[in-house]
Amino acid sequence: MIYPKIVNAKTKGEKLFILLIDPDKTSIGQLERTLLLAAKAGVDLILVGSSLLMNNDLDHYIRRIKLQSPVPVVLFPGNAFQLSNEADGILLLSLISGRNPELLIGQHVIAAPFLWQSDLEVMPTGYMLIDGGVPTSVSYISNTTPIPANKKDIALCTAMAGQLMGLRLIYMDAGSGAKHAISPTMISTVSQTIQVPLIVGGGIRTPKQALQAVQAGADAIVVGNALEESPELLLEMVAAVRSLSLSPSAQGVNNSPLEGKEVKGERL
Ligand code: 1GP
Repeated sequence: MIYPKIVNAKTKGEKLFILLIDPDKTSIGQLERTLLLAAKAGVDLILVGSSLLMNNDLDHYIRRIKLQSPVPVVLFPGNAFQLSNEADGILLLSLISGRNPELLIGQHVIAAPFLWQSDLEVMPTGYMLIDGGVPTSVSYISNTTPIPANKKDIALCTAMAGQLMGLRLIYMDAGSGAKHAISPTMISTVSQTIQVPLIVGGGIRTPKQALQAVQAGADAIVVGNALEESPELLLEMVAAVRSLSLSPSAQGVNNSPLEGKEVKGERL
């Protein structure tokens, strides 16, 4: 099971590194090289998906990943077409920063019969778009307005609402290729309050930014774009995230064990 491992890592103050693979942007040749590096670096999870996917053989693509890599593969679907039983799990995304009912419940209804019958581990996720300084595919395709980058109160209340509604993960995303990653101030504001694990991604391009995000309180970071351009960065990125996991300061207030704490909303 993937979700209990995420919660367990949070409880221990261990930070996770998640590699995002967009099948349209990573050819099979690139994929092999990236997976070799991912194994060497010790990537924790692989997300597969995109706002708009032109590759129409997701099953085949994920089988290729699974043949080469033991890392769990989790679907990160832009819509209900991006489903595959070849993966291990799925982030069932509710786009809670937006007001588009299709991405709050519509696509979920369409996907429900497939998910009900599949063995995929379903992880209900509050997905929050944060303005990253450029229009992104996800904001265009989802027809939603991201939360302004400096409105940490809106981000906080949105994340709180997500946890209260029973969502098991909060994923704050500046969108793939964002000019600015989400600010450490916004990350720490949210992470100090919510108790469900916090995933942060979008525009993280350097090991320093990866470290800043986990130092601010992200439990896991997601990197895609920067690694499509320079796969070798993977080793340094993962090392940066691990460096915090190993340091005593990683056991700070943001990472205190969940057990025994009052958890607002659904029990973990
Ligand atoms: C996008 O959070 C992910 O949904 C990753 O973003 O591709 O910019 O790393 P990047």
